[in-house]
Amino acid sequence: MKISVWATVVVLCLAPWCVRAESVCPRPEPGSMVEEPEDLRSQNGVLEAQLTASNAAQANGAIRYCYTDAAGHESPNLRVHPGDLVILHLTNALTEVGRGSTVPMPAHAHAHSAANPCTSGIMSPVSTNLHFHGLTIPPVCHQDDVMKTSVQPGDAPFEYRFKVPENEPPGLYWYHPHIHGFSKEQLLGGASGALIVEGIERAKKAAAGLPERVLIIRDQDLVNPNAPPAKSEPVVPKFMIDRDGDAANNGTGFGKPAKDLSINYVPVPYPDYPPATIKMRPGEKQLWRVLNASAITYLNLSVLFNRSPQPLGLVAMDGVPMNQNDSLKDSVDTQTHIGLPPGARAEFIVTGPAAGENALLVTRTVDTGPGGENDPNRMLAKIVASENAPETRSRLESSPEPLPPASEAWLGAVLPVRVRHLYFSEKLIDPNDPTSAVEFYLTVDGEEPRMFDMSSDIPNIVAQQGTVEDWIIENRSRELHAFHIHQLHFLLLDYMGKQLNEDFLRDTVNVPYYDGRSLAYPSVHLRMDFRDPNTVGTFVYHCHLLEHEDKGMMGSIQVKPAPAPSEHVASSR
Ligand SMILES: [Cu+2]
Repeated sequence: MKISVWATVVVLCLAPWCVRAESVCPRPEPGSMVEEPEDLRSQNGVLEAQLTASNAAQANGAIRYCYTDAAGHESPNLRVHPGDLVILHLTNALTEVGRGSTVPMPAHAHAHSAANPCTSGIMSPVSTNLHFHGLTIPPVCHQDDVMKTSVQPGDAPFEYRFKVPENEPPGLYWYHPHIHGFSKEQLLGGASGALIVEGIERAKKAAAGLPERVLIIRDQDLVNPNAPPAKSEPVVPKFMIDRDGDAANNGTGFGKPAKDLSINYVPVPYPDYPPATIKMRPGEKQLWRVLNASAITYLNLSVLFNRSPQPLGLVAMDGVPMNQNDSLKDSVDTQTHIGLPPGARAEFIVTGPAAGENALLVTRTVDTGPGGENDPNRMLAKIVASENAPETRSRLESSPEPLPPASEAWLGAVLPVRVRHLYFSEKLIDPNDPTSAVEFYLTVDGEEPRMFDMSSDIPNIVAQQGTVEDWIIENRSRELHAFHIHQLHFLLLDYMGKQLNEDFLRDTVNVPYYDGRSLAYPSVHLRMDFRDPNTVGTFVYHCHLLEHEDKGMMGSIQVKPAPAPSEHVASSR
């Protein structure tokens, strides 16, 4: 098996970019042990690091992307405390490799160091930048702006410098590039990493003292796109391939996935899904911090012992500890499966299997709708219990000081100043040709649906800092979308008409697809929090299926500063 793979590499890999591929962004073999990313920890309140964004084409034409730190570690964990200063020096070492040929570059992409990275807004396949998903930091250049900030190959290292807010909830956040039109390619290739705000055990006693493990699940183009399904799979209807060349949802839970998955870069390729390996001590409790860094794949995670789903003690979603709003702060929310749209995170306590027990981390199928991609059932990793399992890289503090109570009122208890209605929709360019291209929209109800234009200076929404708004977001299309907004978390009040009033916050939420029959479109009702002064500025909200975002499913919001107290007095007279 290995010999034939290498033979293919030799035959197809005579070009210089392919030789480079062997050394740039190297990846483990399928079935490998799941290694944790290296930890880069803040010291004396500062985390300073170099990150180089690199890429290289592989034999099958797919392009790998990764970040490497000064020591050559791939996509390290950035570990910070609330209040820390983060300084990152981002070097763009991306090259113009394409799928077997050179990607034609837009003329402006060659401008290189001539362009000001803060203002150029160049969005090309070799441009890059960083978004710090989930952090409430200012949307300005050198912090968390993705609308104009763009670093080109050949530019001097670009400095990111921001303060982690003192009140940032402790948990799992992440960093990834956000170049409009090219985000999908860079994420599919592997450009993503974890950012951990330390102190989750201060919010959740149950996590105190536990070994912790960061698991990053990414998707990538199929390694074996032409393989027939494994013999163990039930027969399913003939595969459909959508306009993007991905396997469409066949509704069975089986069949060819739209994308392969990897876990900490260990690929788990279709059709046999050879699982990666996680070693734990028998019966050991660990906190797993799982990030869905996929470009388009939904996850529905479960841990199975002898095929039976195990309780997972959910501690946090999207970086925010559960039970923010009640006296159950120390309780753990037990689930047997956890849904994660692209971009979302879950942190949960797992109890290891007994020695010799058959244990698996799997993702169960997600019905993405008739227009969605196929996300079938598949294995991710086998969990092997062994007394000599290696220690995890990190362990949570065993006697933490509890977090101080929140300084602001619970979001669910604040009255919104207004309700806005937005909706996801899609349009075939030629309504008579189902194979024609699709435009993707995220529209404020009443406006004309338009693909997002990053160069426009007119925001789609204007809000005011210090306020709270309710947004009702409908899905008028036949596939799932994942709503995400930069700079803030929101409260999910209502999901498809069902009142939830969750007691935690999210920054990414699934919006169910329209079935084509119901009188009303499915919707989510969110309470958006613009109280933090760090939300002042212009930033984006979008679908986190990056294929959709790249093709226009995005909008911009300007949050204006709260009026100064004197203006307040004047206007109230
Ligand atoms: Cu979408």
